[in-house]
Amino acid sequence: MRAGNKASARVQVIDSHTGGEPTRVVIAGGPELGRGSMADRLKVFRDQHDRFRSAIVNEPRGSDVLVGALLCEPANPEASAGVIFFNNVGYLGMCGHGTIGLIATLAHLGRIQPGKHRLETPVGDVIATLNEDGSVSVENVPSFRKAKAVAITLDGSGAKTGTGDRIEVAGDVAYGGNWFFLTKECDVPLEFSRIEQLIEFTWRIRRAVNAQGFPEVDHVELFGAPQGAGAHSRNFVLCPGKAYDRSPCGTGTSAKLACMAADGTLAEGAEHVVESIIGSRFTGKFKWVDREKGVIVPTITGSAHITAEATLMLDEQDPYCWGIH
Ligand code: PYC
Repeated sequence: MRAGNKASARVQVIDSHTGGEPTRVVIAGGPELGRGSMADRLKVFRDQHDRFRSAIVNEPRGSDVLVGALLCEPANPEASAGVIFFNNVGYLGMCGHGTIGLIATLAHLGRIQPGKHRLETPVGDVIATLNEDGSVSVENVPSFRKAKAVAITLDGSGAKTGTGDRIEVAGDVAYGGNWFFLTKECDVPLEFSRIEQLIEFTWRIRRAVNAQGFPEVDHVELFGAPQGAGAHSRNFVLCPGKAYDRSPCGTGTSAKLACMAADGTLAEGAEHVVESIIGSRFTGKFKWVDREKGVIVPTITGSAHITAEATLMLDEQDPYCWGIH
């Protein structure tokens, strides 16, 4: 029985985590979205079945941190799958950790073998390689920096709440499949014990960036020195619904690579190891697509682990059937 309209629908999901960040892939029981491109199907999903999104990822079945991935038949028969990513508040163009989780899920189901797999997303195709050791490399959509060293004025409430008295933050606006504001200007150490302050600080930045000319930015990325041997940087990424990314964020790492490529601080093909706020790692590298325009194609490598195979029950009689939101 299909979800979205009928009572007591059953939805089959596979849960995984990629560097600590969870992904829930809907493998059966999702809404019918037609046969268009993933961008077309996202529109149908958003306009006609948004409560299904909420039912899958929000409480009581999920949590703010969970990213959903609706597995779709691809429009192009040469692609292995199509996918639409979603979260507690809406939809993602692309999702790096989620793509790694999706490939691990398809491998777990025996639907794919090691090698390259084309995946369709609403913002373009990506090529995911299931490596022999089980890790996954994602050749992401073209990524670029839109604006360098943008000065953002904060609302000044941080001094009272422990995020420092900084009222101006300079950072870059960049695209890596989602939109990011990236800055190293943070008075709070990038440590797990400081999560609450980091969330508050980045939320203030998000509001200010949106109000000051960049409404498209829905992720904020702080970066700084790594803690572990062999890593090149550490980050903290605030996601659109105020959850923080436990992984180093694939699209955020892509945006960072675009900034480093534009600044000439990372060479084409060189590896850049990024540590998340919990210490999990992705390895990134890039190739140029258009050096003059600063457009790159990043490749992000990481690993995912399956955590559950489940059937979700969507009972219309349940007052919280469609999630708490
Ligand atoms: O890995 O791209 C990513 C991502 C976006 C939001 C959460 N994770």
